[in-house]
Amino acid sequence: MLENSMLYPRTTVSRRALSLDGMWGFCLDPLGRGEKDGWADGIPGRDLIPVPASFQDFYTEKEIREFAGDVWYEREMFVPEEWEGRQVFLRFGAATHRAAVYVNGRKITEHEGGFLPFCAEITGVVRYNAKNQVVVRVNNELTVTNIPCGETIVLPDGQKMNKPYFDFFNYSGLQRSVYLMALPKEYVFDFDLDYELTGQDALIHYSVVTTGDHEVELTLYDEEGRQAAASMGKEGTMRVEDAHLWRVHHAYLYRLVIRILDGERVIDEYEQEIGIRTVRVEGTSIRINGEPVYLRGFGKHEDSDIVGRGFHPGVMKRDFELMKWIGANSFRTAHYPYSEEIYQMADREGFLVIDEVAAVGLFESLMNFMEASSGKKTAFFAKETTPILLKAHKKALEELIARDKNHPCVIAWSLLNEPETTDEAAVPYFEEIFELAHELDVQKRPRTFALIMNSVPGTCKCYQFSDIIALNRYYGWYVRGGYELSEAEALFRREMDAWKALDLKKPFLFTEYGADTLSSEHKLPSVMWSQEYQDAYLRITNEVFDSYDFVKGEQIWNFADFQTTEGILRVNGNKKGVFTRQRQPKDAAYLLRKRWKELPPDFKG
Ligand code: CKU
Repeated sequence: MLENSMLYPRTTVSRRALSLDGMWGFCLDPLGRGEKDGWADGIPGRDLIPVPASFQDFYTEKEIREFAGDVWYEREMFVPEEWEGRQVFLRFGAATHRAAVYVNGRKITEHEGGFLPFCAEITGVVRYNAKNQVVVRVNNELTVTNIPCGETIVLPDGQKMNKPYFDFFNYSGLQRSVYLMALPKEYVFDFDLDYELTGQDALIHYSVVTTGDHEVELTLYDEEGRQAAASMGKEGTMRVEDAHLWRVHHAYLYRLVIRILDGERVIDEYEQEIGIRTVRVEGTSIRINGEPVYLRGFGKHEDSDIVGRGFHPGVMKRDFELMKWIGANSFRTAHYPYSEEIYQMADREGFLVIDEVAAVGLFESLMNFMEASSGKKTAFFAKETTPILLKAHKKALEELIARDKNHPCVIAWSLLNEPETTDEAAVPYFEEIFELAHELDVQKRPRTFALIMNSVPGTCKCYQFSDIIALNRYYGWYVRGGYELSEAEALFRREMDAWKALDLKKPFLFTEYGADTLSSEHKLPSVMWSQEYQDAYLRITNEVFDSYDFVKGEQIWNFADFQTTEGILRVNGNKKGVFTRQRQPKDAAYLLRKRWKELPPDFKG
């Protein structure tokens, strides 16, 4: 079990949560001397930077944008007097990719992994009714022993540089919200829910973990605030009569209140919105509440102008409005777990989420997207360091499932993106990861991973682990682009025929397909990079999708243009967006809108 509770910070009758978002002191540590020089007691300089945000895109100096190493943050926080006697925690929504946290000069915790929350208890370290100092050292170096994978090299002038094995800019820093929290000594630590539908009713099988032995009470309220069910005990089943189900685009959210009681006295109270729904894979169908669904939507990124990968509620709102406008019903959190607020919004809007752990770059290549199709082999999983990577991957998966398991929007776990699956060494690694996901998720949601272009029948040694086969395919872009489009289609069909011949009786999903397109370019007849080409590419790709009954969804790459490392294959970023980085439509958005609105929700059953 995890050391700290992953529950989202909330203020209730027994809990307090104070946001520490805002301007923080900030400085770079190019010589890595902060620790030695006592920066834990206070960082040098007077520069301020907003939290949450990536630090990279605020400044005009290239050395800052490309900085690899330690960066330091600092701020004061006032701890109220009435919090004395409770347990006080600091909680970071994420620190990319690792952090050490100091309060009043004392190191209180360290955390590896840049896309999941962590907490540290600071009860014994803080002064009450007084100002306290928080200092955070964040490191953004890439390695092959943690996810996402990459290298950090040293340039001839002594500067470090990140070399990602993945295709998105290595944005970093304190990119998500920071909270100061007070909890009672005995508190709700975790809970699990599983659903069963019986006629008009629903059964909610639950278990609650607390830090003490007092009695636990659960109460469920409907959207009108009326009590819909209740139960006593840390484990049990609640029956919800005439249950309102959580449905795609028609989310119904109940409010679950969990209380720890000492007689009449409430020791702790936690609440969360939940949705009653089941998720099953049956043959080639993905079923929500027993009804087949055809997924349509996007691979996304957390990426926008100025704040980079920093969570911004305005960007989130715009993205959901665009996804509704275009008729999408789902997205994959490529290539890392997103901010918690995004899942809360998906719960409310009735979107289906494939939740991905940051296991990307598990293929040794600085240009994954090109070399992937070349058949290159790197024996990635046969490295001496693989056991260390596996351990980090498993820990991230444990944190991910603990954090996200009670969101109705989460319908599947994506456990890796485009790993090298052509080598036998991948098999035991996959076994452990897939087994762990199954063990940790009481709902036993389907597990998947995105297959890179050369993971095809005959070469891929790992597709059998997936409950949903997820393909990333670029026939007509990386493979036979432009005037060769007709040949691309033939090759695409040849691959699909090979999958069909295997008769796997599992749903297939396209988790990536797409063509880079500049919103400035129009050309008739089309050329690659023009909007006309994106349309031509999509027409052919969609025809192939529609020719195979076992294809149960399409999530185009990408929702919007996004920042990557600079290079000759990227024009100031990846331009496969259906929308620009400023969230305006390219022509393809209208083509997709027509298609996605016309396709029946349960297309192909
Ligand atoms: C995308 C082999 C395809 C890999 N896929 C990963 C994703 O992160 C990239 O952005 C390709 C692309 O546009 O190349």
